[in-house]
Formats: sequence, C-alpha cells, structure tokens
Amino acid sequence: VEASIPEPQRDAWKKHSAQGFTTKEQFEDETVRHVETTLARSLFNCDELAAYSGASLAFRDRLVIEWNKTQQRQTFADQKRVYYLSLEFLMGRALDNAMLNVGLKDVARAGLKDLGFRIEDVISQEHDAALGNGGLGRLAACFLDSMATLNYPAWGYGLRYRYGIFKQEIVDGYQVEVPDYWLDFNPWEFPRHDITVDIQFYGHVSRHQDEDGKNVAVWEGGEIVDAVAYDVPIPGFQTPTTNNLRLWSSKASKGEFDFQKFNSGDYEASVGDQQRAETISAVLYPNDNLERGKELRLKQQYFWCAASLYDIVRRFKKSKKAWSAFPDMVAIQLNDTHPTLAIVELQRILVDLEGLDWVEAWGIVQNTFSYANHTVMPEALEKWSVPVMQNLLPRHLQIIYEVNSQFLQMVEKQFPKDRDMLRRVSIIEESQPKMVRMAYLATIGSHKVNGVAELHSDLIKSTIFKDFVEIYGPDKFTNVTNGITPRRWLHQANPRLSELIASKLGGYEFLTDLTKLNKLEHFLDDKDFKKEWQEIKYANKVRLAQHIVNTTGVRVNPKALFDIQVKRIHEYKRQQLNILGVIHRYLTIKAMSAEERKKLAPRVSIFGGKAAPGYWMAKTVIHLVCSVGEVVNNDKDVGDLLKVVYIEDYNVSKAEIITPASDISEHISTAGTEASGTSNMKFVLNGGLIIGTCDGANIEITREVGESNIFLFGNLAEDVEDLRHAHNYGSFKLDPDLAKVFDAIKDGAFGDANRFTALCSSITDHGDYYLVSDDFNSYIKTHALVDEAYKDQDAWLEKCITSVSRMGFFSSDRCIQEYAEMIWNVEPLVPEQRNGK
Ligand code: BZD
Repeated sequence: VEASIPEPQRDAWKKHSAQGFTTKEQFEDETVRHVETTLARSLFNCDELAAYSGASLAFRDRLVIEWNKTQQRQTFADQKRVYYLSLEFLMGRALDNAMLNVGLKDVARAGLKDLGFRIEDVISQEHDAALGNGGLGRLAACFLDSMATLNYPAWGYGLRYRYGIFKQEIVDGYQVEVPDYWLDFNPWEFPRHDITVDIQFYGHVSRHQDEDGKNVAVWEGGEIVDAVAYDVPIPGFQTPTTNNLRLWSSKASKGEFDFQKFNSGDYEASVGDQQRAETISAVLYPNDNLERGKELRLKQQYFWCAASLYDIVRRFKKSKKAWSAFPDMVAIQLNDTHPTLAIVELQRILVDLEGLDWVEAWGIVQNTFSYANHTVMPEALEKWSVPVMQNLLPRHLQIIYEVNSQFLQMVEKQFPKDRDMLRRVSIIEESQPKMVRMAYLATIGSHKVNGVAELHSDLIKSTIFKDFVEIYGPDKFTNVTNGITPRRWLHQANPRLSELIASKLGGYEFLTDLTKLNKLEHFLDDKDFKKEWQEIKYANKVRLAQHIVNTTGVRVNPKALFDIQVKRIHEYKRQQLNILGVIHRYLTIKAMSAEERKKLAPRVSIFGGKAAPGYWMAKTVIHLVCSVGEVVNNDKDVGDLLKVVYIEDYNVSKAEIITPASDISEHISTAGTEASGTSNMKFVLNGGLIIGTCDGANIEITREVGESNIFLFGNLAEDVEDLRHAHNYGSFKLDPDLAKVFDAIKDGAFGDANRFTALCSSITDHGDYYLVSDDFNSYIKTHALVDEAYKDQDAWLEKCITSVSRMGFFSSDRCIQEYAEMIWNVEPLVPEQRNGK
C-alpha cells in the first residue's frame, strides 16, 4: 500500500499494463525479443537451449500477469487460504505444463516451427525441478496443480535446495550419484530479495517481566541466518488462477556476516560464515522412508517452518483481525511430520511475541493445523534427540515439554492410573537419549490427521495412533486417498490418447472432471476407436524403445509385452521379488522346447529408480538387475523372448515417457507397507494394467476397475505379522522355485555370486522380513496368468479401456476437494473468466 501509484496516474499505468501474447505472431515477437534482448543473442547463435529460454520467458510473462492479478484478488477477497507445507516439491518441467494450462501449446508449436524449431526438442531442453525423493514430493506437486485449477487460494511453502535429488548414472552395473545443480538458468523462479526473514538458532532462554508484570520467555543469543523468498508461479488449467509456491533460500545475515573479520583481512573465516549459512538450503536429503536424525536436517526444518510462519502471520496481521479469527483465515497442511515444528513456532509466536494466554493460543494452533501421515514403517517415523533440540531450539523444546505436560494431564484424567498409557503416548520417549516423537506432536497439535489410502488410514488407527483414537475419538482421524493430476499424467504425458478420448467424449471436460471418463465404456465395440487406441499404445512403446536403445544400447521389440517397475528402490517395494521372478522366467525359457517357446509372449522387463546413496541393499538390487540384463540380453538362445533393462535416472520427465508405454506395471510391496502409491494410478490412467499386492491404493483401484481387470497376488496385510513371527520362530521354508533361482545366482550365472550374498541371505537366513519367499509362488503363477491374458489382444484391450474409464476417482482434484471440505474448510475463489474462456 505504501508504494501504490497515486489515483490520477493510474489510468496511464493501466493503459500500459502488460498483456501477454495470445496469437502466434505475438508469441514469435515475444520469443525473439527475449532471445535478442533478455539473453543478448541473435539468430546467428540461437540454439535449442536459447529457443527454450526465449519461449519460456514469453510464457513466463503471461503467467506473471495472471499471477499478480490472482494475488490481488485473493487479498481483496479476504477469505481463508491454505498453506501447504512440504519439504519436497517434485515439479518436473514447467514449460510444457505452462503451455497446456494456458491453452497455447498449439500456438507455441506453430510459432517455434516458424522460427526453425521442433517444439519437442525445445521442451526437452528444460532441466527437471527435482526437489523431492518420490511419491511424497510428487503428491505435493500434483496438489499445487489441482489447487490452482480448482481456484483455491493456496500457497505452497518449501525449501529452495541448490541441489535437488542426485542424478543417477549406471556405471558398470552400479549406481553412481552425480550432484544435480539445477539453478544455472531457471526462468521460473523470482527472487524476492525484499522478502527476507531473520531466523534464529541456538542461544538460550531467559525470563523477563513485561509491562503488565507478566512473566515472559525471551529467546536470546545464538546466531541468525537470513531466509530469502523465491517465488514460482503455479498456473491452473483453463483458469486465470495462478497460485504461488514460495521456496526459501538461506543466506548469511547482513548483521551477522562478519565485517570485522573481513576488514581485518581474514577473508577465509568471513566467507566460511557465509558458506555455513548457505549450507542450510544447499541439498535435499536423498532418503525416502528413512529419517537419520541429522542436525542439519532439523535446521532445514526449522528454517523453513519459521520463515513460512513469519510470512503467514505477517499477512494475517495486515487484516487487523483478532487472533481468534486466525483459524478462520488460515489452514496449514503438514505434508508428513517434516514441518511439525511449525506447530511449536506458531505457539511461540502467539505466547512469547504476541502475549496471548497459553490455552487460547493452543486452541488457535490446533484449529489451524492438519497433518497427513505417509508411512507406518518405524524407520521412517521422525524422532529428534532431546539434547540436539535443546541445543538448536531451546525455547521450542520448552514449549514441547509444556504441551506434553498438559496433554498428559488430560490423558491422566481420562484414563486414571493407566501409567503405561502415559508412557506410550508421551511426546517424549524415555530412551537414552530421550527423543521427541514428531508424529505424536503433529497429532496433538492438529485438528485432523489423515492417511493417504483406505487401508493405510485404517492401519494407522490400529497401530501407531491406536491410543490417540481412544483419547480423541475416531473423528479426528480420517482418510483422503491420494490422486494424480490428469493434466500432467494424461494430457501432457500422452497427448494422443488424451486427444482420442476427447474426440469420443466430445471435448476435454474429462481433464477437469475425470469421472467423465466413464463414458468411454460405450465405445468398447467401436472397432476404429480400439484400433486407434492400440496404435497409440504401440507408438508410445516405440518411443520408449527408442529411449532405451539411445541410453542403454539394448534393442527391445516394441511388440513385446512391456512389464515396468519404476519407483524408488526399497526392500519394501520389492524390486528384488521382481528380478528374482525374472530370473525364474529366464531359467524356465532356457528349459523350454522350441514348441513351448513359440507359445510364449515376448517380454521386456523394465526397471528404473534411485537408491538412497547409503542404502546398500537397494544398491545391490540395482546391481543384480543390471547383471541379469547383461546375461539375458546377450543370450542369443533367448532373443526377444526376454530382455531386461535398467533405465538410468528415473525422474518426472522420464516418467512422462515411461508411463504411457506400459502393458503391465508392478506395484508389489509387502502388504501393509506402501501407504498408497500413486504411480499405480498413472499407469492405469495411461491404459496399462497392474500386477500388484493387496496394498495401499491398489485395493481401491481394484474396487473401481473390477477384480477381473487387475492381477492381484500375495499374502494379505492382516497375515503379515503372523508370517513374520513364524519365520522368526523356526518355521521358515524357502519356496522351491525360489531356491532354484538362488542356486543359479550362487553358481555364478550372473557374475560373481559374492556380490549378492547379503541379498540372498536376507531372505534365506535372516527372517525374510518382506515375505519375498511367501509371495513368490503366487507371484510366478500370476505372471503366468498375465502371459495368458496378453495372448488375447482383444480381451486385453478391453480390460485396458474399461480400466481407464473407471479411473475418475483418482484425480488429485477429487482429493483436494476432500481436503478443502473435510479438513481445511476453505472455499474456492472463482475469477471472472477472461479472454473469452
Ligand atoms: O508418499 C510416499 C509413500 O511411500 C507412498 O506410498 C505414497 O503414495 C506417497 C504419497 O502419499 N512416501 C514418501 O515418498 N516418502 C518420502 O519420500 C520420505 C522422504 C523423506 C523422509 C521420509 C519419507
């Protein structure tokens, strides 16, 4: 407001207000102008990267115009906003998405062609924004897309890592990690050097009397690091709404940067301080489903939570409303426990800085926050050592102890004399050292807790949060089954299929109301439609086969059945089950007569995914896949009947090529371990079938598509505990087919057997925690059913089309609507449609 243009000058201002292009001519004008002026290049040195940059800047201008208007509109509307706090946003590429969301991809294609470029080549110049590990980070990205598309006033808050998830190279069959420096040229972010927040660490707490004689805690001393905001526009699909993703970057504070040292010539020490500050946002931790309790990670968490909360509170204070209205204006969603310190930070702001009474403040906090859980696996549940927290965040630890003490008093009243209950639900685990249990803190500080698929939401209620269901009642706990954005995962990744569907349904409404896909079932007898569907699948497989030969040198037959498992490598996701099954298939083929071989559908087994750098077993699995590939792919006797490939550096943009090319994909986690899974949804939406366990969202996918359209196998979640118990008490029996597979490995059929000893013995000698042996027979038999089913191409196609038509439920739009109505209590702010849209 302070810097606004005076009334008499506003007409002039409005007359010159930027408009952004709409026609091909204007797009070319803008692109060339950016190449020539912003980039200072010319038609004599404009390569594809320069064309990408010019086109991106042209689109960016358009986004910015709507972005500014959206922010103004949301400010004037003065209604509740959602803040989505996530340590990870796995965004992938932005240009293609921007083109499609503003509806100008055809204009850009024609314009780029005039200028001498193919749009695909230009788009593929972009470096993925890979600020995440896997499902959790990608979910956040899908949610941003849906929140903007549905016109919710919503902001994302995250960290601007200098290095995203590492780039994976496969060298001699081993994973090698290469740093992902992605910020060289990133036209999609806007540094806001004017939006800088001081973040305090370390120091101590003292007590003072304020003017009213009230005893207040003051957090003093320690060090200050600056948080600088970088904003990324998030365009909705076919709507002017353009929301904001704010990422914080760390920088040495001006006050702290040691000029003393600098002046006295001690440049190194002074630069050292600077580097230490910048370390906070330097790198994404590359673990998924594992928390290792490193201090720097806790620093990242507090840095990001404190900066975001300062920003949110400042925005609220401008409204001059009473604090009691805070939860009516602000909903904060916690993506897992990583942002749990935000709960403590808000309590600190309200009590220590704003002088609210403790109980009133805590009521506001609870009504503001909600928490989504993404795992039940003990090694992924966050715990922080009390001494580490005491040192880094002394005041926050005090607040946690006070929250805990009041909570335990309440529980004590409700369950008198149940000492064990108090021990079990305490935020503080009485271990050596003591630990802060973040999932409990998040639960106590939120008004709603949700799991991400039905089975998972039921499981958390009967395991980690069992006592809390007793204490708070069942209504605090709910389910929101995950979803994916059909814009990126159908329209962008599989444009031909999207177009075919639109031609049958009479338009693209299904992209914003995915349940409309159900009309596709009317075309199951339409020969031309089915033929075209099949041609599209084949073309997508040809494209992937091309990628595979380019990157691995292995030639695969696009007519073969493409069997794909791409996701983070983890024992619970059981890529080892898959590759052991592949070895079984190889041995079976080798033993087959020529006649038998003729009846077998050729297969390509495709793997991809990153292993956490310190996860030895996961890396061994990668090595086994590559070693099997080496042998099988060079076995002339087997030829096209079986190929095994490892696709390097699986990421969002690779997923856009891989997903549309699958015939079948593998979602084969040990029952009860995969909270939801979201790639299962992507594959089915792109006309592939699933082989999977009764786990996570597979169960709901089955309910929607029908049992006859999915290949389920394996033990059920309810039996897992007993099976594990039985293994540990002597009744482990190795599956006989699996035993033959291990024999082949031990005989050196895939190279030096010693490299695989630990992997094999985790199953044979150490309890087979993930039930690979228990599920092996069922897995092999189910793959035989897949082979059979694939022979009847017509019936297969019918399964695929039927499944796609029943995927409406799995849109992230449906999820966001559920969050908005059940948890956040926010309304959309629908803009007046402009430009005739
Ligand atoms: O979250 C995943 C679950 O494993 C999936 O089942 C689920 O579909 C998605 C989305 O809900 N969890 C993760 O991806 N978790 C992490 O990446 C992670 C990262 C850091 C620390 C702990 C977990």
